[in-house]
Amino acid sequence: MAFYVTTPIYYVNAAPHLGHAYTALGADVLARHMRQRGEDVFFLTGTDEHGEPVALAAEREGITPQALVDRNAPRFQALMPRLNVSNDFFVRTSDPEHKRRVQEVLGRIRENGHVYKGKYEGWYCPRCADFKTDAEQGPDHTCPIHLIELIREEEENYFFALSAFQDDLERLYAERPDFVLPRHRFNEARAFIAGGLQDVSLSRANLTWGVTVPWDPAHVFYVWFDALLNYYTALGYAREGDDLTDRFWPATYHLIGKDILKFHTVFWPAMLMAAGLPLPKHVFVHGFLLMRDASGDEHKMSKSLGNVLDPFQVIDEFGTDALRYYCLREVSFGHDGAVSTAGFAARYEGELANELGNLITRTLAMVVRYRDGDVPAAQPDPVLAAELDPLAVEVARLLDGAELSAALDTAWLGVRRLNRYVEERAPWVLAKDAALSEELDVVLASLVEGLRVMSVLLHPWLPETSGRVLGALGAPELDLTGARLQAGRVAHVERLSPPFPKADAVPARR
Ligand code: ME8
Repeated sequence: MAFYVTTPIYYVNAAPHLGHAYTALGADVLARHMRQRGEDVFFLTGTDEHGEPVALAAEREGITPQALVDRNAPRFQALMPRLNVSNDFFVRTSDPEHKRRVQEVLGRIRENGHVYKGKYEGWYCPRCADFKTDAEQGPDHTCPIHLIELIREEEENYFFALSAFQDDLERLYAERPDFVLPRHRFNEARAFIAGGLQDVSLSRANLTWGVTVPWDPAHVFYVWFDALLNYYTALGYAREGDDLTDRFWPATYHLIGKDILKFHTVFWPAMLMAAGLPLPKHVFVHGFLLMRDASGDEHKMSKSLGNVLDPFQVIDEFGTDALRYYCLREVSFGHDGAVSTAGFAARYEGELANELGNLITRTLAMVVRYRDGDVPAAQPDPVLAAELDPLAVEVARLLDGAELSAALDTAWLGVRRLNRYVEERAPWVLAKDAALSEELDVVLASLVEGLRVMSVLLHPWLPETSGRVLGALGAPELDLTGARLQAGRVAHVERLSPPFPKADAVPARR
């Protein structure tokens, strides 16, 4: 089955930060897991290169918007391999292929009678690139996200008749309770719609950096309409000579942060309806990674607030898997949560090094020590198998609902179970008594299989570690059907150096 997952496309007006990495990691977990299930996966991420935020940043630097995006987009592009993110394409909205398709779809929306010319008057945040209704404003016409003054805007432009989709959107939410996940975000979107929809600006007249409105070249499309369409346009040109639209549209999951809920859960489905295109199956809205400031208050990490934790630096010091694991384990996917160096240090040492790292090194070391690396041809312990085998089904069920943290918690139960098994069966005691040799065979075979199963299950979160362990076991297969204890899958093992070295490398110790 086709599985199409996307992240938001990121504004290129500043450098990528951990918040951007977070959504990309979430999408990568889903993409990798679905590939393990044999699904036909397409994973899209990219950059949002038009609009006022970019135009303003370029102006501040005294360069052209194109020069700015050409300099900054590669930083986002480079972030993906650094995170071990396996996106199938990287879309850039300044690409002429994207622009042409935006004009095509929005032209169709106009032909279908959903566009008119009118006068816009209201409050605008140039950083959000969003027109704020009264309810969306902070005190004294400020932006509650960026804490800056809103600008009073007044201009002639084209409108998208969003209000005409009031009933259709209400019906969508009544019929599809899983259109937006998790539930509290579904309720938020539905409440926004129930509050009554107003038509929205589709174009800007006093801006030149954007996709030209084909029926009135004095205008460019409002950046959000251009940006949202990336999910659709990219399929048309991601593979030269092979239009992937029929194969992958509609998207299975759009992953987004809660800051852009309105655009994805209200504007986007209405736009697709207006264009006569099928709607995505799910929009999953995750929370914010928060950073504590010196006074202990929690804030959203953001470029403009200047309180970012650099993902490149974390990767350089601790490796990609540690960052992936920490972000997705620490902050329950779908809720806000604070990240900190102290929290990172605790999980790195307590879980990655002491639990998983130890399990890996001691299992391999014991097989090398007691059996010269040859895995005994014994049937794995049926009691252990009965506990570990159901994990794959449970992880798959949770990931079907994009419950990334719950799925990781579930997989981790297996790591803990195996560590308890080592303590309960104490192979070092069995090894002292030749009469217990067969028992030791079963314990070692069970541990090796357990380790293999855990490496397969944890692959989406820890692809590098999983690959190293499966390499040491000579069993590189990742398909999820193999994630159950079997006899004879692994013949011989090699030792590994500790995958998460307990180092002076942990920041809290410095
Ligand atoms: O909004 N915690 O781009 P953007 C978690 N271009 N996620 C975070 C985060 C944080 N502190 N900060 C950012 C835009 N994100 C538009 C999107 S889509 C058609 C256009 C992530 O660069 C999260 O996914 O401001 C959020 O929704 C996104 O980055 C916003 O990125």
